[in-house]
Order: sequence, then structure tokens, then C-alpha cells
Amino acid sequence: MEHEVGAQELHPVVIMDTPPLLDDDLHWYKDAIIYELHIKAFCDGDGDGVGDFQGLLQKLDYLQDLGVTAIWLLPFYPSPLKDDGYDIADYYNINSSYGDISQFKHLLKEAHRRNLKVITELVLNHTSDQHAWFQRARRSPKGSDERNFYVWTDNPDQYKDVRIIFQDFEASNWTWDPVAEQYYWHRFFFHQPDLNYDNPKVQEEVFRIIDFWCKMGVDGFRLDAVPVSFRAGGYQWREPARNARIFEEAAKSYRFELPREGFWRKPICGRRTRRPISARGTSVI
Ligand SMILES: [Ca+2]
Repeated sequence: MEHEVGAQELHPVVIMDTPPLLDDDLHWYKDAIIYELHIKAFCDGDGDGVGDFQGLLQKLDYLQDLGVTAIWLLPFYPSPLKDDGYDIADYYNINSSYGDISQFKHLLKEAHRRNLKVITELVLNHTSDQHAWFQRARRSPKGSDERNFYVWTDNPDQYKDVRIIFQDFEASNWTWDPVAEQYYWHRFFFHQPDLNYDNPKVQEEVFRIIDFWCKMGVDGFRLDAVPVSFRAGGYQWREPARNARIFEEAAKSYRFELPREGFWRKPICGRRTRRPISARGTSVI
């Protein structure tokens, strides 16, 4: 407004001889124009009726012309697709209907060539029950590290005050597994067992997954369901900041920015350090 411009003129701008507060490499997401898309529904490059990375590649110029500065890809991993890909069966691969890792790398290269960032959706609260970790867990001895990749109990009244999110589908946050002969914990569908973040081996695996995609060149992540992931938070949604402490520490390690407000709806963005801190070298989670 004009009167504000006038007021500013009375106070000359002082050029501070200090580094800028905002680091473009870290804070680029703050004014990014983000285009969220599901690979399968965006563009079908090979004509088989399902969208794919080949199709998205063909549309990069179009997205750039729109003024988009970042693409946010919903889950594209191998999955039984019982929850639209939020039930991940393998964190290190691409659903073969959409393409393969080499096509994904090509997409990153072509996106970056157009100054487009690439944010990927990571679902780390739970896996598909088809994930190898769960299949191993249910067959491993009770109390073993392998069993404890997930949260188990003999008493389904445990944490009974925790709200059931999908009340239309689930009667409890616990489901009986006849193979394990225990109940396993899930905040969402029964086929999405929650990972146990109290197990250091789970923490290592999560860092390994983040490392894998960072090294490939992914610019940021949107982390799904972070607030309900931690026993320290009672597996409740009510204390998202407390529940997300692990990811705050991860964000420091990887030089990511973790948006404070509403972070579970926003991507964690930034870039990895030149020398990433390995999962083994940290004790942050
Ligand atoms: Ca296709």
C-alpha cells in the first residue's frame, strides 16, 4: 500500500553484512509452486491404460510452462494397492505398471534440467502386510528383533483409548495374526501394520530408505502419518510435534527443513548434506 511505501522511505534499508536467513537450497519449498500428481492417473505414455513415468516425462515441458517449480509424486512403489499405494510392499523399487528405477532416474534428470524439484511421498508409519518385513516378523519368535519390526500384543485392550481412524472398516487398532499368534497394531487398515519405531533396527531401515532416494537425487519428501508413529506420543495424533521429534532430528542430519505447522500435510524439503550422516552414526531416533 502506498502509505507503507512512504513509511519505508523514511527508514533507509541497511544492508547487513551477514549471511541471508533463508538458504535457497534448504528453503526452496517455501515459495515453490507444487503440482501434486498420481503417476497412474496423470499421463499414459505406453497406451496400456495406466499412467506411467514415460507419460510424465512427456509432460515436463507442459508443467514447466504452467509455472510449476516442484512435482509431488504420490506413492509409486510396488504395492498390493489396497490403499492406493499407501500400502508399500517394497521401498526400493517402482510399481512395474508405472515404470522402473532407470525411468525414475531419467525423470529426475529431466526435471532438474528444467529447474523442477521432485518431492516424493514416503509412507513410513506402516507397510503393506505383504512387505517382507511383516512376513518375516509374523514367523519370527515372539520378542525377537525381527518380530518387533512391528507392534504386537497379547492384550488387545492395550492403548484402547486411541481413536480408530477408519471406523467404517476397522473395529479395533489391533488385528489377530494366526501365524504370529499375537495381535498387531495398525492405525489405518488391518492390512497396513504399523512399524515399531522403538526398535533401533527399524530406525536403521528408515534411514537407509531415506538415504537411497536422497542419493538418487530426490529433493524432498512428504511423510505420511508421522504424528501417529510413536509410542512416546501414545500413538495419538494429538501431539504431532512430539511425535515428529525423530524426523526433526533426521531433518537436521539430512539438512532438510521440517515445516513446523501442519507438517504432516507438507513436504519435508531441502537437500542432503554433502556428507550424509549415516543411520548408524546417529542416535537420534
Ligand atoms: Ca501406461
